[in-house]
Amino acid sequence: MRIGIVGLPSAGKTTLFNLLTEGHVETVSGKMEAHLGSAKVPDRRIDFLSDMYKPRKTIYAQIEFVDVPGLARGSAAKGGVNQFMAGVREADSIIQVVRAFDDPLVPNPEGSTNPVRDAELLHTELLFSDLEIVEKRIERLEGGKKGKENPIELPTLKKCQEILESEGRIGSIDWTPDEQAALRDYGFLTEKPVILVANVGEESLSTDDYPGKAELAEHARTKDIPLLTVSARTEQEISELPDEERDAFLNDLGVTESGIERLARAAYAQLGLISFFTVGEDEVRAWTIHQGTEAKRAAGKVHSDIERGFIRAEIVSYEDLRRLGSMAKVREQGLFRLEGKDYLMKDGDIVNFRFNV
Ligand SMILES: Nc1nc2c(ncn2[C@@H]2O[C@H](COP(=O)(O)OP(=O)(O)OP(=O)(O)O)[C@@H](O)[C@H]2O)c(=O)[nH]1
Ligand SMILES: [Mg+2]
Repeated sequence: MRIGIVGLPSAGKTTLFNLLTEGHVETVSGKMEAHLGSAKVPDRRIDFLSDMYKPRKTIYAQIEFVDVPGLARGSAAKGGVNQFMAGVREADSIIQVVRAFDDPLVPNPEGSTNPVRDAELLHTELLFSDLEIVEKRIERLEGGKKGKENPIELPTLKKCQEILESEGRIGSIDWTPDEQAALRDYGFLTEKPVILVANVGEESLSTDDYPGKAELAEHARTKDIPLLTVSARTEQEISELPDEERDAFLNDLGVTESGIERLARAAYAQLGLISFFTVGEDEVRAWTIHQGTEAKRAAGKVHSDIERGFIRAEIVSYEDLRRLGSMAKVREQGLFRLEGKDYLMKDGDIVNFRFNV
C-alpha cells in the first residue's frame, strides 16, 4: 500500500514523513524533490505471535509513503506540479496535511493559521492538477489522435471535467467498473480517498485544542473525511529519545499511540483492509488483503503456486489463540478450522495453506 503526503508549503509534510518512516530527510522549505520511504505497521498481534514462536524472522505489514513539495496557491494553474506529483498518482490514498500550529519562526505562506482555508485551498490545487490532465486528454481524443481503442474513455473524461469544474471530487461518484478501468491509469488525485491530518503545535497535545479546530472538524464531518491530530515535530523529536524517556514524555502529553499506529488504523479502515498471519519457527508474518477476499486468492498473496494448488486453509483466529495461550488448547476446544477456497478471510486469521503443485 502506498500513501501520498500532500499539503501547502510549510505544513509539516516532510516532518510527518520523517515521523512515520523514522527517516531523516532535511526539512528545508522550497526543495522541489519527492521522498519515498516505508514504515512498518505496528501490530500487537504480531508482537504476541513473535513472542510465542520465536521465529528467525518477524515481518510486519508495510506502508510506503511518498512526500512531495508543497502545493503553493496557484501552483497547479502554473503547471509543473504534475511532474513531482507522479509518485502520488500511484498512491492508494492521500494524506492531506494542514497546518494547525503557530510559529513565528516558520512563516505561514497564507499569513495566518487557518486549517479549513488551507484544506479548501489544497483541494483546489489538486482539482486543477487533475483538470489540466483531463482537458489535455479530451483535446487529444477529440482531435482524433488517440483513444479509438476505448470508446468509453472520452465520455468518462467529460464527466470528470464536469465534476471538477463544479469543484467536486472525481472520487465522489460511483463509477461503473468500465469507467473505473478507463480512469485507472490516470491516477487522478481527487479520486483517491483522503485522510486529513491536522499538524498541531506541542501545546495542543495537552490542551486538546488548536486554532480552527471546530471548523476543521465540521469540514471533515460534512465531507466524510477521517481527521487525525498529529504534532509531527514534537512526536518526531520524542521518537528519537531512549525508550524509557520516550514513553514518559508521551504519557505526559497524553499520546497513547504513535503517529504511525493511528494513521495505519485509519488507512486500513478507510481502504477496507484486513490482516491475516502466517506463523512458524522460520517466520511470523502479517499479510494485508481487502475485506471479502476468498481463501484461495489470499493464498496467492503468499505465493502464486499456493493459490494454483490450493487444497484448503487451516485457520485459527488470533483472538482464540491469545485467549487460550497455545495451539494445543485451541485444538482441544475444537476451534481449529478447515476452510475451502471460497471462505472469506477474516481479520486476525492465522492460516496454514495446504496446497499441491
Ligand atoms: N513549531 C512547529 N514547527 C513545526 C511543526 N511541524 C513542522 N514544523 C516546522 O515547520 C517547518 C517546515 O516543516 P516541513 O516538514 O519541512 O514542512 P513541509 O510541508 O514539508 O514544507 P515544504 O516541503 O517546503 O512544502 C520546519 O522547520 C519544521 O520543523 C510543529 O508542529 N510545530
Ligand atoms: Mg517538505
